[in-house]
Amino acid sequence: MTETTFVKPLSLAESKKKNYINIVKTHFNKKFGSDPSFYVRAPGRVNLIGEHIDYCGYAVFPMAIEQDILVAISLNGSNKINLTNVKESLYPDFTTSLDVLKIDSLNPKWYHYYLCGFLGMVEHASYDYLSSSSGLDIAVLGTVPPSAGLSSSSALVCAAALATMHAYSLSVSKLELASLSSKCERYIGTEGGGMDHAISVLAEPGSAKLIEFNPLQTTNVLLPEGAIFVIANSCVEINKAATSHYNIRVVECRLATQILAKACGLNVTEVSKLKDVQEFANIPVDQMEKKVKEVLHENPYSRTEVCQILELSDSEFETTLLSANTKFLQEFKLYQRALHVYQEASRVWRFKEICEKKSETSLLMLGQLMTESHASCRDLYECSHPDLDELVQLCLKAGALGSRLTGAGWGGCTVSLVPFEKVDNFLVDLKKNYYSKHFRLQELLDTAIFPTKPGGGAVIYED
Ligand code: A2G
Repeated sequence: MTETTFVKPLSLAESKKKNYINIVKTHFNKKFGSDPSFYVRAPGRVNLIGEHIDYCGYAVFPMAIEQDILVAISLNGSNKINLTNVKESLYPDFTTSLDVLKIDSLNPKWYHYYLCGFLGMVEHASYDYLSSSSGLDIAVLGTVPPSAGLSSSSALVCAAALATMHAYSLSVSKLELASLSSKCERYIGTEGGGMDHAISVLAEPGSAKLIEFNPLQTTNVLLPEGAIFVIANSCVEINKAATSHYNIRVVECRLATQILAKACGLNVTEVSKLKDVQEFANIPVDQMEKKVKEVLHENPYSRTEVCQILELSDSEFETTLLSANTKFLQEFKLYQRALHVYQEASRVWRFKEICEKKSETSLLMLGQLMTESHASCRDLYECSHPDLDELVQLCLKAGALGSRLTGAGWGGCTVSLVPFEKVDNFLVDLKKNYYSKHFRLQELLDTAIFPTKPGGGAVIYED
């Protein structure tokens, strides 16, 4: 049974978590001269399969990891939010008055993600925080590797939203928290999907989750025995919000949606995602490949051509279909992006079925789907990076049954399915073949590769 409450007694936290809680408590005390009222944790995630399809409406298959964001918090009776981070040399302190809260999407800093969660919660609950006359003192400790595709920023947004809810005695269900956190992270400027927040809030220990959208619903799926998922960081840092890569893909999917919808004779105003086209046209997802090949051409579309097909002027095109950081775009690869989305969506369902059926070849088949997914991200969606491609190849050579980039891509981590008996050699090989070649990465080794198992979702700890 899914638990509906977030609150757990602090005494029930595992001992490793208690150590981290003590660290954040000591930091809070040093900065604010008192103990926090309560703590919140929200985990990062690894996506096992289903990349760049959540914002197209399709189901994804992530699990929560042990690494998380911990927040210690108290009302402070002032009209200020005071934010401090245990790693203060990397993430400097920040203070703002409640009446001038601003999220800078042009130059996002760590605390802007916190403010996204704060604002998202109070707006969702229609809570007048200005007349509550109490600001907040907040200390943050993150153990999710940053800019690594493991969703450290969404974990911070979820933790902030949950901490705000509890501090102001608001009441929001788990599903609502997941949805509102995903909406409010968009204040930062990326037009993300809902996967990261859904798993951070709704994860349950021991299971990966199939996450479906519109409406948001999740299904626990037990992973087959005999192998483990190992995360390896390419150490190429990515910051989605600081580049337009991510939003460009969102725009390309939006344009492909409109052109496919028009070709299928659908009402384009009712169709906003690639999944809508498939559903309204009543075509099984595994047959959408044929439709894409029939309607779209492989050469990139020029902006003029898209405007002509959609019967829009350039300025209508810009205001209705482009986002703030993609207005400069002139060319769009629609065929490749749509093909990736429909094929990846099918792979997710096959992955789930294989996990549930459990046969002697399950692990091999899961591995194969993961490697196919990586090839599609590399070749069709073009969201990989040469170092990630090299790392995937080395993971396969070191004994993984399958390996792929995880998260948005353009850097960050790979996830590999490794048989239990090969894990030790796998780690040794990777250290030798990837990490020792990149001398600068030696210092990161301890946190760069780690086996992982499905962890639990967001929690409030109280004494
Ligand atoms: O890339 C990021 O993690 C997105 N998250 C997530 O929604 C998904 O699209 C993923 C690629 O599969 C955010 O934008 C917060």
